[in-house]
Amino acid sequence: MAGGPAPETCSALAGRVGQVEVVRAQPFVAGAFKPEGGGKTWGSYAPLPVSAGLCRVQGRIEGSIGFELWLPQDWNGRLLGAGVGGDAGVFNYRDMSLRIGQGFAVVTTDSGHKASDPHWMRGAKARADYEHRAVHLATQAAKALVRRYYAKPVDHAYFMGCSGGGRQALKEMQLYPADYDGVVAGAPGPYMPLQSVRMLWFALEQQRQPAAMLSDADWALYERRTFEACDKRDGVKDGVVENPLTCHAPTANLLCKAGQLQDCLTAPKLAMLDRIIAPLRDERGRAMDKGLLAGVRTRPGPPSPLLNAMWADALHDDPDWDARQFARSADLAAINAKMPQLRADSTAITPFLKRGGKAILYQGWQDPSTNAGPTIDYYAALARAHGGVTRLGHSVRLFMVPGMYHCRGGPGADSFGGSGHVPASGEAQSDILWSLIDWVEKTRAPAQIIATRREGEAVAFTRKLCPYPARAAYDGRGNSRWAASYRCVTDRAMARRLR
Ligand SMILES: [Ca+2]
Repeated sequence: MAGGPAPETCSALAGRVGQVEVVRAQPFVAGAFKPEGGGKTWGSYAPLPVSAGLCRVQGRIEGSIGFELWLPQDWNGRLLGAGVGGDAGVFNYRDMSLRIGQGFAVVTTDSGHKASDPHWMRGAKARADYEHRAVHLATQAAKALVRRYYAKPVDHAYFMGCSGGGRQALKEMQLYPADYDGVVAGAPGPYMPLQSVRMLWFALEQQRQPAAMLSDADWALYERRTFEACDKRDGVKDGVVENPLTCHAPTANLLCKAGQLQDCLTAPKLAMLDRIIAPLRDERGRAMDKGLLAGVRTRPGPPSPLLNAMWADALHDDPDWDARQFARSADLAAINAKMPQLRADSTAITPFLKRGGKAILYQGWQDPSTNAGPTIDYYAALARAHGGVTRLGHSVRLFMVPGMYHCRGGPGADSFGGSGHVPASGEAQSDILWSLIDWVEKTRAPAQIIATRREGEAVAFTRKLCPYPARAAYDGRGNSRWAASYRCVTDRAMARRLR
């Protein structure tokens, strides 16, 4: 096609188009990348060394939504959106630096505020941008800039994130089905308001009863004993429970015997543990959720800053809000009214499916922050709304990760190309992003994904991750360390939870 637009130079991208202002656009030569603000600002999103030359675009939208776009010299024709978790306010330099060498143009947004502003949730625009607007607007801006820089449009666009970044992936699928051809949603917390009520409630309960306050060591004891009871049931004693749904280890034997001071819980602590892992009850005793799966730890100590901000700043607009006024059901209703798009549990994804969109969800069974149960329940709701799990599986799959905590970590095999996983193999069989790309571009649905457990540089073991409701089953013959000795089989208890 003759007469098309010519590619623009990197620096020519600077300037303003509508509400999108490119503040700076500069070439960056491969090597160590040191963003403004230093490592502390970026935490787990801090960059790794960059292996490709790129054009670095720094911009803002509507004056307040920060975004950054990296345009590699050797572009693979794809755009990757890199999500940010927690209460955002930073850029996901980790996934950008991991994926730029694979040829993606990568975009990330702070979701409309800076981490340095602790009370950003008081602003209605900042809240809406955080809930859903910022990622969408940054995606649109990125697509337009890609088109100018390379003089051709994006071939395919993908989004990947974990935790709040996984929730961003779900929001894109639900609200903006044309933005991405495929999304990877890790530990997405689809019912974040309810999850937040649960976490705030048990943190406050423990503050009210200091003698029943559970420490990290108490939770570790509970986890260890539960795993000891259930570990071998999947045929392999490896410290990992393949399917916690079938693990029912009584907590009563954690109670300290007379004179016992270690490796046990006092009666008040045991009662607190039992309350926390049971379904959350509202003020009239009705269950608000299904409780925690066996062996799942929770965050010890006082409520996290994000929880406090949600209530003090977003809901009550009062930084001195007294948490003793917290009421489970009333405050859940109130936060859902105040931040209606914070939840990401809509099953109305037909526009995304009709476009041929694909989604992969992944979730650590042992996640203490965004618990596994709600992610399974959302997947079950999607299956019910879209003709059952087999039919849904043509477009959306959920991979549960045994023994994984929040996005990574824990006793299981926790490295499979998810958000922040280092290294990212770039091969569909062991890199969840590339398995999504194969699904979208080559119609090869992911039947399994190999996850690796690393101890330092060494590979300790590998495992197969399987599409829900399947789990990995040991064949009883091969070396139990390696994924080749496992196959994916449908698990009846997991299938039951879909109903
Ligand atoms: Ca096991």
